[in-house]
Amino acid sequence: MKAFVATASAAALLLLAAGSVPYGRPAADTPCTGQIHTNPGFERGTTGWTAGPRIVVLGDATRPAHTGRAYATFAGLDVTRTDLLRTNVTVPADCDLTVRFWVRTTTTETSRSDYLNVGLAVTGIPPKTRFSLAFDGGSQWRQYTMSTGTATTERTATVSFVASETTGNGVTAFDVDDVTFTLS
Ligand SMILES: [Ca+2]
Repeated sequence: MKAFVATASAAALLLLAAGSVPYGRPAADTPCTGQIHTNPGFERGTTGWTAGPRIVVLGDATRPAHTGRAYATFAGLDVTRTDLLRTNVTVPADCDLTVRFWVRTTTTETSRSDYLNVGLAVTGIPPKTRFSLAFDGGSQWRQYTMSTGTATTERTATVSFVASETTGNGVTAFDVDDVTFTLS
């Protein structure tokens, strides 16, 4: 296991190393148990995730991760842009998938301008934004939860974090960590 170093160059190297392939694991013998994502806490950079060009995975001692050393950050840059972080998992038949994630919000905004939409798409169900987080999300890590429900067929679940920022109204940065995918 490589140790993360809290420098900008380390973050740049991680960006270069981004594999950006969707991750799905075939059903196991006991398919409806356990956490099924290969890299829920970004300790392996963006392995298992599709990440936009401005997504940085940090190991920063002054802004600690929720757990481990690393987390994904949608950096507040005060520019007009959007960024995406996305991953897929396979949900076996008759399994429920619960997705839990933690977000920390750092902001100079006093009204809603920059935001982070968290979406969950499941085979057979239209994609839906489950959370739309903004400046008032809190400067401490907060956990959010969403689930797919069950179906009689195997499905693909896609979780997306889409940040949208506009210039000139203050700056909000969103940190994301420990995005777990648990079958039950
Ligand atoms: Ca982490």
